[in-house]
Amino acid sequence: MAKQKKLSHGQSRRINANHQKRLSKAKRDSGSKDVQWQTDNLGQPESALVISRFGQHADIETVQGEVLRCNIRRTVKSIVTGDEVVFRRAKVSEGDLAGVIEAVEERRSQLTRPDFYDGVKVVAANIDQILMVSAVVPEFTPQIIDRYLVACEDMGIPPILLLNKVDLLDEESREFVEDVLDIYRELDYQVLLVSNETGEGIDELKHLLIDKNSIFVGQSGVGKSTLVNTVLPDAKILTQQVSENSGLGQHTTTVSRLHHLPSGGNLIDSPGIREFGLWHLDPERVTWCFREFREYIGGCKFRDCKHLDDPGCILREAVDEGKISEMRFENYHRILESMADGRAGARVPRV
Ligand SMILES: Nc1nc2c(ncn2[C@@H]2O[C@H](COP(=O)(O)OP(=O)(O)OP(=O)(O)O)[C@@H](O)[C@H]2O)c(=O)[nH]1
Ligand SMILES: [Mg+2]
Ligand SMILES: [Zn+2]
Repeated sequence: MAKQKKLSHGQSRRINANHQKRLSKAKRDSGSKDVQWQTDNLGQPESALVISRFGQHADIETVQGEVLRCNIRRTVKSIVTGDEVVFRRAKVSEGDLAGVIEAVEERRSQLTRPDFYDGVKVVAANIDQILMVSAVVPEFTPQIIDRYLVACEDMGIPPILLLNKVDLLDEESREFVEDVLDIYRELDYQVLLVSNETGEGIDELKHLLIDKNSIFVGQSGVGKSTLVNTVLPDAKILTQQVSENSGLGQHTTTVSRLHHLPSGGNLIDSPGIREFGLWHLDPERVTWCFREFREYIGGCKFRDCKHLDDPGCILREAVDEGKISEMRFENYHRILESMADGRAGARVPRV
């Protein structure tokens, strides 16, 4: 389980205030949509898988393979894509609602990220591996990769680094990118270069997905949905042109959605996020989340070593001796700095 830092007074106050605002908005909005199911209109409890969640509704897939839209009992706290649920089918449906979800099975794993409204928010459930998609356009950014890796290490879900759009690399930039990716390969992270244009890496990608529950995460416009369409041509998900001005995508995908793979397993496409906020972690946890730092933890001369210019810092020594990558060490300090001045939280997007 993720070790979570207590929120500061200010953070809790902000979260509570935002939460109250959202609750009252939800109450206003739901007035007309609130369905009061009559017990004699509901069948026996059945199992289903959540394909997608929208507000108080969710699309679920039954054991028979039908996809039904249901509403969610207010007693059910959290439902996300990938959840296994118990629902009851209505004999007479209410508009497009075919039944009601009454309970959620215990999750094997959950993908979470901090959110200014809800504290730590669950994004998807029962995930075996996170495919962190980044792209060489608008730029190749190991800083963001390291932030994602910290989040994955904290959640205890294995990550795979997917670098997309490699068709756009010339020989020189490809060499640079490969050198940087070697740092991650040496740390035993799985790395794959892919392109929807040339098909490079797609067979390997398909192989990695077999019989697993996988999710694509990454910034908007890196090509997550395009990759789903390449792996699963029948999915026909909407994708968008990268904006000519900023080079950034435009948040084409708005809700997470689960797709079945013909080879077995499921693939979830998720909306783009700028980065995973890390402000819910304490600095010691961030240090632990850099996996190559772990063996050195506790070895510095001073217990409260900041691993900067502190005398007797064995992390710094390991960097000087080439045992830890300088780039990773710099990114580690950037993360800590952004947490100290509040930027780590301020950059949590409200997708
Ligand atoms: N050159 C090149 N362009 C690609 C590749 N993959 C995707 N694109 C383009 O990148 C743009 C964004 O792709 P999307 O799949 O919509 O990106 P996304 O990550 O799903 O974005 P959000 O849904 O907003 O999070 C589209 O114009 C794609 O055509 C690739 O391998 N090479
Ligand atoms: Mg998308
Ligand atoms: Zn130190």
